[in-house]
Parts: sequence; structure tokens; C-alpha cells
Amino acid sequence: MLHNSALDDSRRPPRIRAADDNDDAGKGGGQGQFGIATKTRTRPKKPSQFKVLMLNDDYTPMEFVVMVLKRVFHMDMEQATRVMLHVHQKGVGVCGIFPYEIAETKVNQVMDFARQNQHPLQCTLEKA
Ligand code: TYC
Repeated sequence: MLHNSALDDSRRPPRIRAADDNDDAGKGGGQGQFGIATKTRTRPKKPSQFKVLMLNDDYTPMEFVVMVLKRVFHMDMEQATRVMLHVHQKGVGVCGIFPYEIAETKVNQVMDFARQNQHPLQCTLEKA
């Protein structure tokens, strides 16, 4: 795709303006020269993303892991089975990538569900 960088500012640093840029120096206010140096973002930062990781263990039944992946991560049977087998074989696997609060909620749901069923299944998050 052609990229017209004259129209696209997505790759530019955010426009930052100082709160004391008001050109009021010399009007007798004094704030222009000595105002508090705060900076305001015009565009909010993208929220950072977190991977939710599932860990292997020797005791949690495969069917339970598949059920958790379907329930918490909305995977279908095929996807859930693929992720479960990947974790079983490699020791760890990614269930999904989410903003921090959603990732944390999903980790808690998996851990609560495992505990209620007395399985040692572990789930954690990591910055993407
Ligand atoms: N290794 C487990 C077993 O053989 C299955 C398992 C898969 C457990 C993935 C945890 O995250 C897991 N029963």
C-alpha cells in the first residue's frame, strides 16, 4: 500500500505542548517565565498489552485444560486442543494477548477455576 507520510502522523512523536507556552511574558503576569513546567499529551498512549501464559503440569487432566481454554478464552474445540497440546509438549503456551486488566482477570478466572476443582494448573501474564 502507498504510504503518504504527508497525511499520516502515526509515526511522528506525539505533539507535546508546555503549559507555560502561553506567550504571556511581558503582560505583567509573570506566569510566562516562571509557570510550572507541566506537559500535556494530546494523544493518549496506547495501553500496553500482556500475554496470558498457561503452564504445563503433570496432574491437570487434558480435558480440564481444554474446557478452561474454551470457557475463559472463547476458543473452539480445535483451537483449545491445539493450545493445550502445545503447552503439554513445550511447557508453556500463549492463550491470548490483552490489555493489562483483561489479562489479569483471565488469569484469576483460570486460577480460581483450577483451585475449585483441585487441579494445580497455573496461569500467568507477561508484558507482550
Ligand atoms: N500435562 C498434563 C497431562 O498430561 C496436561 C496439561 C496440559 C496440563 C496443559 C496443564 O497447561 C496444561 N495430564
